[in-house]
Amino acid sequence: PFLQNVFANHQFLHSTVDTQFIDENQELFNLKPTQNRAQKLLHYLGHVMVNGPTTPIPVKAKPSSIDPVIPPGDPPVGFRDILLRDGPEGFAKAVRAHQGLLLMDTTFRDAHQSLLATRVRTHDLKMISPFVSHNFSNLFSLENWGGATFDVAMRFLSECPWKRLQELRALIPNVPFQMLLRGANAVGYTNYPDNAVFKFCEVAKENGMDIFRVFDSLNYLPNMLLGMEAAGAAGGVVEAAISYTGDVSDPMRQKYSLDYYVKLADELVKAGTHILCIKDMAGLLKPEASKLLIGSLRDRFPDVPIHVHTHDTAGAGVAAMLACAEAGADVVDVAVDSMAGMTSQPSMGAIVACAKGTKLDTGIALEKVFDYSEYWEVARGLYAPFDCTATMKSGNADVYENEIPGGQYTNLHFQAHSMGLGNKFKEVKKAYTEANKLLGDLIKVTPSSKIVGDLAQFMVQNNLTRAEVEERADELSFPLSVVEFLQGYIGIPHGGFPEPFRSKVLKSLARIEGRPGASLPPMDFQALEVGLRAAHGDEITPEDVMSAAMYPKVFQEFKEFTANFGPVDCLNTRLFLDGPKIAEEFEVELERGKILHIKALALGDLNKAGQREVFFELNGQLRSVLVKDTV
Ligand code: 3PY
Ligand code: ZN
Repeated sequence: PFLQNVFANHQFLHSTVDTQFIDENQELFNLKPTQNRAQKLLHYLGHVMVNGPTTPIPVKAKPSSIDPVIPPGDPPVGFRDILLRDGPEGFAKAVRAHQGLLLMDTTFRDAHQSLLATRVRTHDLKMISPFVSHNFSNLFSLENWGGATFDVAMRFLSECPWKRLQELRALIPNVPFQMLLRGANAVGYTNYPDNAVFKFCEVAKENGMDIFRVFDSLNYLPNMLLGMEAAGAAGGVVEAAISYTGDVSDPMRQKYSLDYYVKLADELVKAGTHILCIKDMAGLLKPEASKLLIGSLRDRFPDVPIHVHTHDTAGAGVAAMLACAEAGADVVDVAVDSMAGMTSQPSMGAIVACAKGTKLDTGIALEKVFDYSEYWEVARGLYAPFDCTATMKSGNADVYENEIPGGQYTNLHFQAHSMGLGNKFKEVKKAYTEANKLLGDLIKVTPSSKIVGDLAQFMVQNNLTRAEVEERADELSFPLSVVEFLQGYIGIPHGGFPEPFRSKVLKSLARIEGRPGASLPPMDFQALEVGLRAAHGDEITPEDVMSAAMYPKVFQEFKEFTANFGPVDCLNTRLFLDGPKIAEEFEVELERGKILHIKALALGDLNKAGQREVFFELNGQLRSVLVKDTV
């Protein structure tokens, strides 16, 4: 229906009406929220038309002008139905008993975190969700939440991460959802009080999350156990993940040996993990190492499902995942072809095709993968301004040397380019290798990878070699993340802190003993909620409280942005990033059935106050907004 309120009512607009009209047509006066949201969205669109995108854009490329098309399909039963019926233990048994190779699809999370700076919006995820539900019901899981998506949704996309989870859940009831939980760091970059991690998992589970992949960036067991307990207490499937570095097939690499991984796995299985995961965040697990590592774990834990995650940075991802499957892994991670490869996961189509007709057959129809890939190929075009392929043309086997995780590899490449240091990427990577050695050869994954990256950039900027840093450690002014790491803020690395480097840097600074979260005072959620209500009104939900608990400042800015610009998540991605063209007509669905018809009419001249008036037609009526021109 075309705007059901007085402003579109023919009788109201063209005749004299009295109070009886109001009594008889009360629903026509129920217009405030839509009007308000519509006006705010016009304000947003006007702002983008005058000043360009509100989200930082690293590449000067326009979103593609072609809209992705949703292929048709019908919905069947999936692994989530088993999970809901039999609980996490029953689910794990069913996974272990399954014949053939199972897949987790990372397209909704890690793939775009690695290739498109985590910028994929809920709008585009929702469009393809029914297709996934209908055609990929035999996936082990769909990774669609956690990691960097939580922060980026609010910070750069101005949308609520919880709403994303709720909306996807409604569209995909049959495939288990999986999230990445950074152990005691939850979805942040530093340790949170224990009760914040527990509460976070509880709210995530309530909103539809099923499987929690829990890792710690140092493989620090007390932190991992805390995350596992939190996920388990929430009723989730616990997937404890060992972050993999080094090379178990290289006898010269002793620090992270086969024995190290097997002993850690013993602890995680003893702690009751439902699924055991090897998380190869940099893509270092070669086929030979896969055989050794997965083979040993398979023999040792015949009843525990094994799930392997990797990145394709060097280009060996498909070979490695097939070797893992051969060696006994139950599940491997893939991304749909058009969102796979390079720093993302290996290609779904390649693995489905290679396994077809063998004992590893995935049962997934290759034609459906093609359709799925077609959607993403076009959808990916909308994110051209964030696409790493604008500057990065290939993967690189130098990752075996620098061990940079997938997402960070892309980020560092972007950074080196945006600082005009394109030809310095090699230098940054070299410095990363050296910084890692300086810090004692760490497991490198968020947030420990950021600490190594910060130190590497510090070395490049100040033109320092490893030897110089070591020598002058007591006089240099290190990045805060490095200092805090040495203080023990994120836990204790395998093999302890590097000495005498640590003592030289810290001098008399405090050192945290043991698990950092254990000494943090619990978070007072009630007080937090009271403060949020005072600041943003009474519509604060338990989900909002968790967003603010994780990212107080980002949440506040997100709320302010929405108060100003309305629900921008309702706009399609091209409108969100680029605004409409003059004379463009489009529809915006505010909520089911509530559709705004908008036409962009004109951009006014710059006035004396440095503003432009932007004219629209909203549901047939002329509207305008005044926007400060900041360009
Ligand atoms: C994250 O923590 O976001 C990761 O993807 C780590 O691999
Ligand atoms: Zn990853």
